[in-house]
Amino acid sequence: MTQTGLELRPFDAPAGAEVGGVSASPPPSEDVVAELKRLIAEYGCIVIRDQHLTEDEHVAFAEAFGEANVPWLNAVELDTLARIKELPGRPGYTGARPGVVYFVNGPGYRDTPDDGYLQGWHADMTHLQVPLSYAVLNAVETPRYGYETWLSNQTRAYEALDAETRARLDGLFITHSFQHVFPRLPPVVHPVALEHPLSGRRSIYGIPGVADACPLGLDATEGAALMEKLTGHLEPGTFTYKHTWRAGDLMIWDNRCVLHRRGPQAKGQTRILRRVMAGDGSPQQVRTLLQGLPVH
Ligand SMILES: O=C(O)CCC(=O)C(=O)O
Ligand SMILES: [Fe+2]
Repeated sequence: MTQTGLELRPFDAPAGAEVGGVSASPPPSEDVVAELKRLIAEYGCIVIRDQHLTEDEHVAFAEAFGEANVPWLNAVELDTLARIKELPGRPGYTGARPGVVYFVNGPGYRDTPDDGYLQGWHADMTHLQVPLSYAVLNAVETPRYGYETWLSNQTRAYEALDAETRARLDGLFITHSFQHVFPRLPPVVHPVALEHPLSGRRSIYGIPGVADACPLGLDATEGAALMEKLTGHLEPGTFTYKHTWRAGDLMIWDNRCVLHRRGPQAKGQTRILRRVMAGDGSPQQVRTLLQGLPVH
């Protein structure tokens, strides 16, 4: 039992914990949210079971964690996520709420074996200057098997590096450019190892998405070797937790310290997840990041 009465059950895995003693609607008090945020920073993600939320309840819960429809999120969302917002004829789906996105797989919907981006390791929206804090997902309908979501604990990945490499990463920056996908968005610069404002711990931040880029100040050979080191742990899955969805699961991950990806396609199975994101940058943090400096 934690300070605010939460029941914490860490998964037997490098990331993730189930949290009981709390429900999402109405949204928990500020104290409880603060404690949940600490747990999410520590475990990378948490799961609260049996939360069958409406869109409005889902958004209200996400808003307790930060601004759920932040303008810098919507600008991109309109470009990218419109294509996966289609869920015609489903009860409870309005399609009208900005910030609410459905990920749908299965017969009769979009089966997406070829959705290469979601099946590769990534952090969401690292092309934004302010790292997105939280993704809040509610499992509306779950498959009998398959369509897991995988998470990789990038704090552990950073801390497992040798001391020399860690020292090299501190103060190292890399450009995240996604102009090939979003021509209107300028490239941004992020620390290679992002310090988390709550835990003070560093994580390797969003590197697979820019693995072809070279950290600023390194030559191409050094850069390529470093990128290989920073992504090499992903395929063996050393820091990976694979989440099997149950209907009503409410998962919140901290996008600053885990990577995620969709597991393999499960042909013939249906899975519907609803996602709302929440940004949590304090004005000071936003200003600091805008200058391309690490958060202190
Ligand atoms: O479909 C999944 O399991 C992962 C979806 C994803 O990448 C996301 O929610 O940002
Ligand atoms: Fe994603």
